[in-house]
Amino acid sequence: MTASETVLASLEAGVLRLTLNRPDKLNSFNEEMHLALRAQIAFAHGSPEVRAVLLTGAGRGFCAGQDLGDRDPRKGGAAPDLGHTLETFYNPTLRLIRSLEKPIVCAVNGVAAGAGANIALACDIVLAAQSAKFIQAFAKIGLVPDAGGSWSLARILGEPRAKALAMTAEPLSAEKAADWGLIWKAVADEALMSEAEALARSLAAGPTLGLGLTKRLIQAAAQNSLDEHLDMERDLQREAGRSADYAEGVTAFLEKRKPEFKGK
Ligand code: T3D
Repeated sequence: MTASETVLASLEAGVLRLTLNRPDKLNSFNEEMHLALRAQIAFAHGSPEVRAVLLTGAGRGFCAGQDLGDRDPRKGGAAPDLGHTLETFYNPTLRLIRSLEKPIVCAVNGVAAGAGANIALACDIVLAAQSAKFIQAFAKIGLVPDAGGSWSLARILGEPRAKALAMTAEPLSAEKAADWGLIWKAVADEALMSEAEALARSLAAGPTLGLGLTKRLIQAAAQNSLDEHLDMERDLQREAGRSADYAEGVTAFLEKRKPEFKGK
């Protein structure tokens, strides 16, 4: 895997902790950071020792989206093909996050703007520091929400709130994001990282095969009819029921002890 200072990575107790690390630019994305993040999530896909991912940002922000210094029109030349940059950089990472059948916890430690907000929203369980804000900054520079934002906002919040957030670029506080069901919860700033770390560790020690199947089911719900979804639950429950973790979970319950799950 490509080593890069732009995404710090460490693996402990089954948790791959990834820290976006361009704090002087509020962890906005340049090409190097894109490639480094994608390589880390691809690593999580292929590595059995990774059982959960924790994504956060260094410094006072989570991520301010695209590095606009790399898009400076004053440098001249033709307008950039942003469709190409989405296809090449953002979309593959979004797809890797959604298709990773392991829990991804996001600890939004500060402002999350543009694609930075929407990458956070693509994660499975999002905790945010009380001082953090989510900003659909695109409207301020004449762009449309990307990195899956128009999809997640519309699905989670419905059209009225999605449109207002996207068209006004008004900052949404962590508390309100939690009240609206956009994230899991807002946490006191000083407690954010310990709480997120504890959650990621507890998920990593859990029945991660079953958690991965659960993610697949919940993500498929919006597209499926109830009939299709009942069939899918049947099939995935059959698979979960054959796992060593299921046998261990039931045995531990009957023996009144803590289960030792292996993610198998
Ligand atoms: O291009 C494509 O490939 C298409 C894909 C696009 C995806 C996108 O994400 S488009 C949206 C891009 N992001 C934005 O428009 C957000 C821009 N940033 C802001 O609006 C503000 O910085 C924030 C609201 C996020 C935070 O404000 P504040 O006052 O807390 O911080 P600040 O002073 O504005 O920023 C601190 C530093 O970070 C500052 O640098 P300096 O002056 O100290 O040297 C600022 O320039 C830098 N910074 C913040 N955001 C970006 C950035 N530098 C480059 N790109 C940024 N996006």
